[in-house]
Amino acid sequence: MRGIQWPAVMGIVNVTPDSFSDGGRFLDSGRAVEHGLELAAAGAAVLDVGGESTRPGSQPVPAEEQRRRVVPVIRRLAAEAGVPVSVDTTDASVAATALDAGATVVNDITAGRGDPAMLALVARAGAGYVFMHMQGTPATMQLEPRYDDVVAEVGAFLAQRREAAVGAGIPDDELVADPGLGFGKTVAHNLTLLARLADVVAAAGVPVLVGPSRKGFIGVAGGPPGAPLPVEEREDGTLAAVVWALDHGASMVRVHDVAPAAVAVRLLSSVAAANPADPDPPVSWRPPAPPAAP
Ligand code: HH2
Repeated sequence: MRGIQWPAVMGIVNVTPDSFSDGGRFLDSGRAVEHGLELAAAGAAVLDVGGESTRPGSQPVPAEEQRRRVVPVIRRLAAEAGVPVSVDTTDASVAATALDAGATVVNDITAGRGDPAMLALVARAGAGYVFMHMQGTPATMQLEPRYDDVVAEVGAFLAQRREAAVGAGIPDDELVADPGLGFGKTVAHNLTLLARLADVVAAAGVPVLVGPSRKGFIGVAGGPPGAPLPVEEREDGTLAAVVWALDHGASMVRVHDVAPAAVAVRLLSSVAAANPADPDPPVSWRPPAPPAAP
């Protein structure tokens, strides 16, 4: 993903009636734009605009409806927000329209397995590409997730999808890999992926994005035993997961509430800068990507 200063915060703009934590709040395109501008002002380096909820049990939203929701929002944010805009979709036709409207990144939770046209489209457009691990589909993924070794399997999947993306013509410096917290994973799987995030980062070979924001495992692991926190009380736990992820090699975090994550990025960067000789700094330092060719 060129032109991004790592580590970075991706702000979530859900133009949906049914997202698990903010469904319906930004379905109106004017409110979605306003929200995106607020997230950019709060420190988002990328705005991720989606028109389809992928919460557990959700059904796909037709491409035409996704386009109707996201395109006006992307057009205005691309013109006004001053940061890159990403489209959160698995459908290449939606991605193509979004790229025409000014998006420069595609966030694909199927890592190119959902639509055979996706990788070639992203390559042709010269766009950034976030590719994510998911076991199953949103409709079924939380029914019975199973792994022999979740870290090894997710790492191997990301390495394999990186190869597929590069093979399709997307250069490494446009790629961001994502272990897909909450996508076909139990609470224990999510916690193991965070605990061993450094191994996932090493296997992926490209910058890694982590998306813990307000997810169920935050409520379970962050709440008192037997009393999971409801979704509206998961911001503190989200921030704890963000700090952990940044300290263990994540280059980007995807969150609903950008301001605290931006504070974490700045604070951890300052801590790292205070000890330049530290061989294991508390943020993953990757040099800023070179500017895109004219
Ligand atoms: N999580 C969600 C959606 N898209 N994309 C990536 N790359 N990584 C994630 O962890 C991720 C994602 C789910 O969060 P949200 O968009 O708030 O919910 P919903 O799918 O219900 O709209």
